[in-house]
Amino acid sequence: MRHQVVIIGAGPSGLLLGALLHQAGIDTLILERQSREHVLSRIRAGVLEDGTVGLLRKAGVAERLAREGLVHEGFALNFAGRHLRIDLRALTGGRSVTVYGQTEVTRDLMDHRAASGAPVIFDARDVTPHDFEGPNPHVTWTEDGQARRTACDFIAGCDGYHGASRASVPARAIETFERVYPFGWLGVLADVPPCSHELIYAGHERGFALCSMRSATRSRYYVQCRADDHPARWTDDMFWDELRRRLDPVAAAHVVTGPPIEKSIAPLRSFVAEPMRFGRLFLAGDAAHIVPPTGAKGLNLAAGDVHYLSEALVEYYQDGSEAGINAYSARALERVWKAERFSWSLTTLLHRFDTSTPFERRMQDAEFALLASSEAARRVLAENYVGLPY
Ligand code: FAS
Ligand code: PHB
Repeated sequence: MRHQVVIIGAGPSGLLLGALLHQAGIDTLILERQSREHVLSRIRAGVLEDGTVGLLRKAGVAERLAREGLVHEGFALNFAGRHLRIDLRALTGGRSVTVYGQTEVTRDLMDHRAASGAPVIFDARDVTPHDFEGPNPHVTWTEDGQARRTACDFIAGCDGYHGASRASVPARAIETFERVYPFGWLGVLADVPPCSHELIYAGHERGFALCSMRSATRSRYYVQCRADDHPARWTDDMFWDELRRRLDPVAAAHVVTGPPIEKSIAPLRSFVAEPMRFGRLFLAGDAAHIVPPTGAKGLNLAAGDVHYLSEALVEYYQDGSEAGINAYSARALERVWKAERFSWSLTTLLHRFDTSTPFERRMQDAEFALLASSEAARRVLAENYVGLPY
């Protein structure tokens, strides 16, 4: 068996890369460890940059997104009882973000892949990239108990933070950078109307809270919790009460409560692996980097990597040029590190750190006061939130 590009992982990175390469006539195989249902059961990101929307449109996977996605032209910061709206449209010359759940993006991409007839193997166990430092890489896996193997030209490691791709790179060839935050986010998805028509990021002395949504009838809320916390420790009433304590009174009064359809805790970390290319193996998305979800960058950074990698591989197959694949890692990492800075800065501003000194708490106050008083500061935030250019 042989494929031009083997993609490991059928999350947003792998599926979007597969769609763009297939569209260019490049033969791909996607290998996914979990079942289709398991991948779709994950509740994750909710905000798409306009660049991500553009890539999905280019891939021919944006029809439902155009119908059901909610265009947002601003969001609010609550901080120490003050309410500050960040007017994305005014601050970025007309740009916006789209609220549309990652689960739906993944579903649309999976349906598109199935309709295209391009192969994707779910429940592929022990997927392992081989010989990617040389000219003849191959990938092995187990499928229904049978050992399988395919030769290929390139391998795209789109298998997330815990995947096999980055783990297959020799320690001498990779450098990692990491910050683990001393807290997590307890997230609740509920079929109740959102408390506000725009997202609200709240920095409160009790901790961070975020009011987001999936539609006019489905809300997504988060509260900062201990890193070692567990969802079972929170009754529904405890969650709703804590959320309202951390919001301004107007927003709190508009919170409609209801039974969660999903409740989970996500750890927060900043992580980058350098480089993102090892011979004929490329890392993309969470396989290469993780951001705290505060800046809504995780999924969107993955899309940025896919933009660079898909263009590089199409150039290789269509023009025989290796310029794009040789430039991939440096180009992707420049944008990754800017998003890491943005996500780290917003997390530092809005979360309560038990170890904060009085000086550090004053720095949080001063950071918010600068945003409230400086259009230039708000513009920098807005430009990062809608997405830096590719
Ligand atoms: P993914 O992790 O989504 O996909 C990787 C895929 O590879 C998975 O399907 C996995 O099963 C598969 N895989 C792993 N190992 C494999 C192997 N050995 N062989 C084959 N397949 C393998 N981002 C936001 O912007 N906002 C959020 O609120 C947010 N919340 C998050 C909550 C959680 C719990 C997590 C983990 C992440 C969250 N993120 C959020 C970030 C998230 O959206 C990622 O950025 C996004 O899923 C990245 O997509 P992928 O790179 O495709 O990685
Ligand atoms: C979400 O809707 O899940 C969401 C939105 C914005 C974020 C993080 C998560 O910054």
